Amino acid sequence: MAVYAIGDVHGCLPELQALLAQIDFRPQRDRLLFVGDILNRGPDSLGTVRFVRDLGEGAITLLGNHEARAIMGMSGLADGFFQSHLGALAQAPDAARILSWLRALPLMHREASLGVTMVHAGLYPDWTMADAFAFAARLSAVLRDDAGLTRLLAGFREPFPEQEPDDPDEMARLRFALAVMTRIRYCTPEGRLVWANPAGLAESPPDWTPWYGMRPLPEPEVMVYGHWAAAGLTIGGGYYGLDSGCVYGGKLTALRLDHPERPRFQVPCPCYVKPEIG
Ligand SMILES: [Mn+2]
Repeated sequence: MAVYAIGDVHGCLPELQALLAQIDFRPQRDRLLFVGDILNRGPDSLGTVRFVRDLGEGAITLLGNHEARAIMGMSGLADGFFQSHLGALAQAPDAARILSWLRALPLMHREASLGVTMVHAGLYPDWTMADAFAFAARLSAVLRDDAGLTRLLAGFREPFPEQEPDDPDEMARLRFALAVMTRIRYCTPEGRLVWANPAGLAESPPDWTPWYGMRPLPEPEVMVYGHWAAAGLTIGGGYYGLDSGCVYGGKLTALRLDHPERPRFQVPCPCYVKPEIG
């Protein structure tokens, strides 16, 4: 048995299948942990969602910002926000089943025997791990509930707060947690989150800190995340950033978690889209 974390697929289904062939993935034997953003931007969101969904219990997929976007669009909560790449999802004969599947995706995953925690983008500097899992569990409950989903996502849009809101409305706190877990990148020296997406680490102000720089991990804990394509494959301090920009002509990455050296496997990808905000 092998356990692999897989970076942001973004609808690049042939590349995902090539990567799984490279690692000789066997659904009856191995497990896959997707960091989220399996859909949008790339050419085959519908095929990728069906492929990953049909892996059943052999795969766990985290909710990324693009899954959140798809849920909003398919639930009628994203006027003028719904991207054309996702239209195929809404028009599919199994659209209702896909939406249910997306709403059930977890925000975080813990692989306790391996000391591995996963989240799509990252965690707020002030949160303990218990805080983060409590937010993740509450968000999952709300996303599965029709009234909760509407209350949560109807108001989910930028600008997001730069610091955790001290708001009596639980939905405001949950929206912030959802934004953090699916979109966080940088913090300023004053502890404010930067929601803009600079082109790359080299072009950001030198005093900005990536979120993981604010959260030293006790050894031998490991955190795996995705989302930050501009940073590319980023490894250090127990953190593994796996978005190696497949949809931008980079690579799709698998990280074997149950091996002491945590070997990486990659396939090159054609450039489907230009980098852009978001
Ligand atoms: Mn993302």
